[in-house]
Amino acid sequence: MPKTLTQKIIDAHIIDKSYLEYGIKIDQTLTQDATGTLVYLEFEATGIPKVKTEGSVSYVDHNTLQTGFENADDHKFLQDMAHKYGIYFSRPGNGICHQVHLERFGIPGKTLLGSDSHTPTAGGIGMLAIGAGGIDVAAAMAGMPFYMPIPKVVNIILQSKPNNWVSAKDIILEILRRLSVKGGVGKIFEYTGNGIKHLSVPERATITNMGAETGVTTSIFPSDDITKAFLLSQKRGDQWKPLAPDDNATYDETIEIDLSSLEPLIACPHSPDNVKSIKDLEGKAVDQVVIGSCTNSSLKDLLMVASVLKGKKVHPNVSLAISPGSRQVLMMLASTGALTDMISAGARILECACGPCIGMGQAPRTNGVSVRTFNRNFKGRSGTSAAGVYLTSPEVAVACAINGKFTDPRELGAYPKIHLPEKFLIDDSMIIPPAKKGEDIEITRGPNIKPLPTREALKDTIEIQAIIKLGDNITTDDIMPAGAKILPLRSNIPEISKHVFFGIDKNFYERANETKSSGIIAGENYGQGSSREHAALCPMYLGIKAVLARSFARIHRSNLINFGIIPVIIDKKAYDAIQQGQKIRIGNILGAIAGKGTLDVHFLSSGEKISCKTDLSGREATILRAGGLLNYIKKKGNY
Ligand code: MIC
Ligand code: SF4
Repeated sequence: MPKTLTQKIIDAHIIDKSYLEYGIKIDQTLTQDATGTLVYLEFEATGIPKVKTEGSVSYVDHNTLQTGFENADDHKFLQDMAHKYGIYFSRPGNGICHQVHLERFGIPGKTLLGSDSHTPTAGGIGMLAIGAGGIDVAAAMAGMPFYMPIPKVVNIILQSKPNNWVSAKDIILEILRRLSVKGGVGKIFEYTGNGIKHLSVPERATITNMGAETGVTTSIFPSDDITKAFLLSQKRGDQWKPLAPDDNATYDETIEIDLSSLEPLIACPHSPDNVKSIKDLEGKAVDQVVIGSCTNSSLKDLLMVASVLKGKKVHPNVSLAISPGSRQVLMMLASTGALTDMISAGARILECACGPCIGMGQAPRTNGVSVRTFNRNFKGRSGTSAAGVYLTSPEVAVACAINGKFTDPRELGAYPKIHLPEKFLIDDSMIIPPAKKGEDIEITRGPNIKPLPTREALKDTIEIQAIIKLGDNITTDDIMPAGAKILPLRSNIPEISKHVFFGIDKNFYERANETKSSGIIAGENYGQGSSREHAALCPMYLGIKAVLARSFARIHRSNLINFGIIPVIIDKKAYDAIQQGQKIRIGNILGAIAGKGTLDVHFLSSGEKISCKTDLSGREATILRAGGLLNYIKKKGNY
């Protein structure tokens, strides 16, 4: 039977299969610092002396604004851990994990698991690359399979050629416009069609990167001559192999996009799927433009930006900031003179890191309008909740920076001619290989690094209070905000827990602390967005025992289970019936998660009783029963 590319890679990695899940072997892992400290504490707790993957990399790219000792302490801890346990360490300044991984580590046909939701970026090079909670990545480093719900495979057929000034970002914005932020849940997007030959690897990676915003498990492009040329330019031609779906492979769904019909698009505040044509916004004033992030910071993107800026000046009312995706990109911008063109136009050049994308500096002014080439524009993520953040291509962004208002880049005239070199500048001196004898390495732990809390084994009946009731599409940024003040506390669960739901409900922490045993009520797609396990671990620490939601985003659902919180699925009627403050008893938990009957949900104040379900696999039920994955791993004792 003809196979999709996804199926071929899964089949080559399958270890375990049930009717709900695939368990696959993970070849490579990546972590970044904001999730990585927990990953390595979790890995350490397994007691395994060395990672069992083919290659694991620890990047420092998120918490690089060192306003206190915390981030620098974390960097040292991460470096020691990497050295000891057989992991490559990409130093702060070397670039954003996804961009560097594409350049230096990604291999077509391999599997990659990363503790960051944009890990699918490597799908641009033909990897099956999946974002997950940190503890799932720790387990993969320990040699355990990674489990994912059996996905539907969607064929996205890209036809024909995009017009000048229309780029990869417009393709993924068009997909978001059509499918919404929950349209990809439970699916893998596989790209084919004659249009893909017009997309280089970093452009493909823009699409697979921001596919994460649809909730998809991952996205993948075939590995073809374009992939080969990219690997050759990185002096890794020997790692190339051709990969494609079989002719006549059958897909669960098909979506066709005529690239020649696309126009420049922009996602308006406060959701990546609030997509409009740039034409609809033309003329509105812009205060800030930021170009960078793991979505759009490749050499091609930035050479285009530089060549538009050459000889021009940034509009006096606009602050333009540019953060190259990697040190390789920055060095090549410098060596070609493009960096000088940017600086001379008035751009503020930032470190090669996530920076403003995660609220690490460059917060816009109150009520400001910020145009960014990023992938997320959730309210408040920029550091200014009163600002409006718009997501768009580098082409639109640079046009706005010059004109000081929303501008269709097609007005700028001829599209610049970009010459990408055949050979890129290779200098891996900021990537430290692991020590030969890890057992001798001592780990330095700063005072901000606190031990991991764990939960007791699951009980059959719990009594909780519904301490917050939320709507649809609640993000993990809503649950556990990021930004320059809070991110440095990522290794300190007691401290960072004080900020849970802070942007939505300032008294949440106090209430949770008083209540001790509580639950969260939510609508559809609860926990969309980032992979941060803090959005589950901190609520667990604050006594949250269950989340009752209409539906869950994939990574967050796993994180809840991994930290012993029951994900309960409720229907519209139950959602409407539950009020904040209500006391609820949930019975038959152990039976229901084992597939015997339903959960008995009893509203204690009104006396009403309803039945609710969980949709756990047998493996997930075992983890939940143990009180979380760490307890489960420790109990199991072998890997
Ligand atoms: C994000 O883009 O939201 C982050 C910050 O990269 C997160 C990870 C984190 O919260 O540390 C992600 O995408 O998973
Ligand atoms: Fe970093 Fe932003 Fe990419 Fe997340 S989305 S990895 S914060 S650049």
